Amino acid sequence: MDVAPGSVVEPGWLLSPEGRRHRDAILRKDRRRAFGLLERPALLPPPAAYKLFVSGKSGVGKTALVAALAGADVPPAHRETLGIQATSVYWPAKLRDSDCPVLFRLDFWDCGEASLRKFDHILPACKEEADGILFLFSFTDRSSFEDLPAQMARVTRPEENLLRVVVGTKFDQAARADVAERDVAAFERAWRLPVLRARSVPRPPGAAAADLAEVAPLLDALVERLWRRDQEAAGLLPVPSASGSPSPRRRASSVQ
Ligand SMILES: Nc1nc2c(ncn2[C@@H]2O[C@H](COP(=O)(O)OP(=O)(O)OP(=O)(O)O)[C@@H](O)[C@H]2O)c(=O)[nH]1
Ligand SMILES: [Mg+2]
Repeated sequence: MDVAPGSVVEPGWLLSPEGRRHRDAILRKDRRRAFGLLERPALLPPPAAYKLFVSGKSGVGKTALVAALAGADVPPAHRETLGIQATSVYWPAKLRDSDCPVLFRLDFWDCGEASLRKFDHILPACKEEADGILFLFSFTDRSSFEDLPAQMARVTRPEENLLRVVVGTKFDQAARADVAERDVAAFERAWRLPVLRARSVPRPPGAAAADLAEVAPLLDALVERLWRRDQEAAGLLPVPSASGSPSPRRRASSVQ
């Protein structure tokens, strides 16, 4: 699915003066606010909730990425994730065709690669009712990039109609980069999938505004693609190609 960036969601709206009230609703004392199971940010109706499975080889930066997206502390060193770790991220966004912002809740299912290989039940659990998969590779690890097609084939089948998003991690490590931009461009052309870039680094406390600015492009891009996919599934847009028989997927959370 090819969504022109910014065609569905106003990029950077949450960081703009118009997004101020909603930005404040996800912050507390210059940190990202943590929401309990029965809580959600005020001001907006219940969220459109999506489940996203985060896939990629060990050490590629799955846990670091999810922590950065959630505004949590990014682990400074690699510690293998044992089993599955689910994290919910609330993200208000402004759709171009509506005056009213929409609250999104992205449930990231991060699973340690070693556990995934060891236990057969983990992959089905991560994919059950999932809306999309994030395929991660690291800009500092060429083998993780070259393995992307095999990784996608291992984890998903074309008829599954899951949103597929490719994310290159460790984009801040320019000096150690092992994947050239021309290789990324060739991949994007061949697979017709845009590659998003992430820099998930530990930050000093109290830098919530800077943290938000860092992750906003990726979160805006994710909710834009998920929303667009829902519209296609609901028959509101032409379906671009044979992609299975999707059903409407927009789900307002029952948890309030
Ligand atoms: N500089 C930099 N370091 C990163 C980035 N993403 C991850 N790292 C570091 O890479 C190491 C591994 O990251 P993790 O997120 O723990 O790796 P993982 O993919 O969750 O690994 P498993 O749980 O074993 O599957 C950690 O030391 C992170 O701090 C990034 O974008 N930039
Ligand atoms: Mg991990």
